Amino acid sequence: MFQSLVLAGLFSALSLAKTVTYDFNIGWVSAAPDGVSRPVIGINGQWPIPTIEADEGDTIVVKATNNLGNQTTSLHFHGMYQVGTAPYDGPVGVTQCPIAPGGSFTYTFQANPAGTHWYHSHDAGQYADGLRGKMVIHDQAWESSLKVDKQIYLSMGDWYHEQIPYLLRDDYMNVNNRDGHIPIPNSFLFNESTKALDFDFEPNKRYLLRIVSLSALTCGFFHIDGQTLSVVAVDGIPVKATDTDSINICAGQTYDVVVTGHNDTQQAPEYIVKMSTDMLTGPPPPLDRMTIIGRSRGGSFNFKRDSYPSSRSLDHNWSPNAVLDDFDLVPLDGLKLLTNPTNKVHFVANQTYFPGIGTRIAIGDEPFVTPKVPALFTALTTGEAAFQASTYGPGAVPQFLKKGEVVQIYMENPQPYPHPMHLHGHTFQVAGRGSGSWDGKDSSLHAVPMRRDNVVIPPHGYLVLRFVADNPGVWYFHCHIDFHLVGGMAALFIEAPDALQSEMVVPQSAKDICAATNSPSSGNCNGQAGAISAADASTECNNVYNDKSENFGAMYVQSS
Ligand SMILES: [Cu+2]
Repeated sequence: MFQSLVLAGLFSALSLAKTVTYDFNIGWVSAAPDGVSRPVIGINGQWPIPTIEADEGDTIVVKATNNLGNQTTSLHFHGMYQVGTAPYDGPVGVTQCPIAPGGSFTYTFQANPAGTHWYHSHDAGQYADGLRGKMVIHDQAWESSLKVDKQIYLSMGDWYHEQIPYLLRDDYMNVNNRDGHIPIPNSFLFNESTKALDFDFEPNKRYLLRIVSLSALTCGFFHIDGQTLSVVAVDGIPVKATDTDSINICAGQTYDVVVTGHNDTQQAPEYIVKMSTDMLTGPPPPLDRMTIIGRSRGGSFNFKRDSYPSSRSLDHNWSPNAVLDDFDLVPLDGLKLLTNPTNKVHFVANQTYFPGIGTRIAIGDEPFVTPKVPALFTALTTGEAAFQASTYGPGAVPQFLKKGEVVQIYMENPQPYPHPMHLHGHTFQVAGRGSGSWDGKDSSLHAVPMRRDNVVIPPHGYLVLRFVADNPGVWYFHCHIDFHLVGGMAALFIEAPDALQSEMVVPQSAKDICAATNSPSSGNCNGQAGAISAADASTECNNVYNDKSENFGAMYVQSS
């Protein structure tokens, strides 16, 4: 009886799963989200780009065609585990070759896990030029439990007037940038605009706000005057509802917040979205460029929009009274701290000026440099050599994981700036976080840690992260500040290459896009069969000392 019920449940879940298909033509369009017109990367002639939406367990198929003409591209589905589908994770040089102008690549993966996520280019800093959109995967049971009347999808993020390839070539990656200065954004956008939208909150109705940060650099505060924000999920992981006055969302993070419409029919309380300045390496933009103040209308809608009185409670000088500390959140499933990690990885943020090259930033022994052969394809095609670091080269900063083991990342940040650290293919427990360094004891870690896929390491502080290596693949771990990612603040987890080799091959369509850019799709970091010595890898494979690219964003140079 029990067994047949389980089977019946499984059958109905499977029979409900559907395939959701998107046909995306990626190309340049003109837009002026802050009043200044510039070329931006749109989809099917539109910007902002469409939202990807599906139910948990659905199959999502995205055909990405590159109509940019002058740049390569790729798409990453931020937050998706990609179990068994690592070749469709998206980062160029890690799980795929770039899609050349005129080419296309079809991503097929399961909508897993549910939650508020996003998708974006993962090719040389390109998403900050506009190829960044929302992705919502529905879990109907969880959403019903929230008893909300409506869901509202929102984004925030910083914005530049100059295109990323020029900001990288002439500024951040330039040999003259001796201190790692990052270009200061020109504006901060809410739903890809500086024009404030109005919320139409009806009295006592409950709203689920799904908020994504699409930022390249800065975090942003969100606050509604006179309203409590009830945080119910972060990065798609449901948490015990936690009330707060304000939240601070950093590059790549998502927050799900429930608000209840107020009863006051006479006034429209204001909300504010404001760029946080703690990651800026120079003076912030003018206050009115980094702040969006809008109205959360409530009560009677008989007022005409312009005559509807605002409480005028907020101004550009606003700063938060209290901000949620995400370290205090508790996952709804109550999963306890993973103990006895058998693999302990130690990273230290390290910014260095390389004479004749420029300022680069690393977490491992060397700054990450995009490999010639996507590291996943190296893991799939080098047999026994797939277990040796030299096979991937020092620029790939490879870390090897055994299937099923508990992994601990202990990361230290001696720098005066915070970094949002993101892991592909997994969520991790944020077991420890603080200033200075960790005492190394489990007793000083969180007993029931929050899980997410993107967490901020504080300045002059540390993180202790734990996860189970239950997803064979090659997974990027990197700072989500787009400039730091291009500048090398990354490492690769080579997870269970033995299992990978028995379960997966390089898809023909992936080989085809490599061929279109004259890139190898198999072999070691130098594109040759089998092993390579450490000495040869350090000279022949891509690394910070021999990186011949001009780091010119995703700009495409047609080879003759
Ligand atoms: Cu960073």
